[in-house]
Amino acid sequence: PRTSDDYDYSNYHTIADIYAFQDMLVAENPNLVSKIVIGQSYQGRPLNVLKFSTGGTNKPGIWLDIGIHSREWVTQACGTWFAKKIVTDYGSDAALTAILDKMDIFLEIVTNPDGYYYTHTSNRMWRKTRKPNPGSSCIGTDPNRNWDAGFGGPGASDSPCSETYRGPKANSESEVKSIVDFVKSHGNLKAFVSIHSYSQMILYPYGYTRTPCKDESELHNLALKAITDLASLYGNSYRYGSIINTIYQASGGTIDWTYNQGVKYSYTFELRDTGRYGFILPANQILPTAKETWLALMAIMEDTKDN
Ligand code: ING
Ligand code: ZN
Repeated sequence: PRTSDDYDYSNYHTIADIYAFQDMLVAENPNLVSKIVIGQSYQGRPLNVLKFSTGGTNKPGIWLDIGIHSREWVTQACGTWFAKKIVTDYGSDAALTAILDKMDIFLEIVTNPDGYYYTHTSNRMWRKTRKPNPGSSCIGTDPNRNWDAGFGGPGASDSPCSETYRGPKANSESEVKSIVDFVKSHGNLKAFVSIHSYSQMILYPYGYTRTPCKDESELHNLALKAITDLASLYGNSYRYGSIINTIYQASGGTIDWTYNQGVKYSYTFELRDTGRYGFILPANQILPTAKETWLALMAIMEDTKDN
């Protein structure tokens, strides 16, 4: 494609395609979109974040990260659609316009680029990073067990061969550390949504402890609003609740760390489906998944704006 209008949002794409898409979107919308490179992957790929901003300095921010687990292909595909949706709706959709007039949106579409490349070239089911583990022939760390929130506790493995290997220490993966540095230096993020698949759930902290987070009732009510809006499009049903009560105990997860940093609206989404196709979701479900998920994201972004 030569423009973002020609991009095929209804199919899966390589990392090169997605990088090219990001540059097109920036070139076409220089007053709204910019690209921030927050770091490099282990193999040296750029960690690109699209910043959607109507100007101003250090406005409150909304963060969306997608694809920290590389095999969850519907998520990166939805991410490109979300990026296009934001530029299309700004100035024409009142709700999105109001959000962007008050807040900046940061969107990392391919949070684990080495893994994503590997899913296209070698192993479609690769989840982790691609950094070798000294003393082991197994590669990679689970970047959703590598954060400094209950790190090393139950619900993560200390074995490099495990799919939930926590890594040698918190933030050992540059794909994680780059976000940690960004969140700290920004200092004014109000919402942080981390997008995975599959299971059809909206989850809030905590995953590492049974102790309810202090905003549990507010996060619970907003999750209900988000899944209700999502279901209004195609009737697709989602579950919701804390990570530990809804999916399973997991330590070192992304949103437990962001919540503990003071980002109140910290959520993880698990997109389609509930297991029929799992990670290998047919491409004809990309657009419906993106469109229904967008309604849930809008619910969370609007509530963030108003609070
Ligand atoms: N599921 C998540 C996983 O990393 C999860 C579930 C969400 C754990 C949030 C911790 C925090 O195991 C998938 N599909 O990756
Ligand atoms: Zn995942």
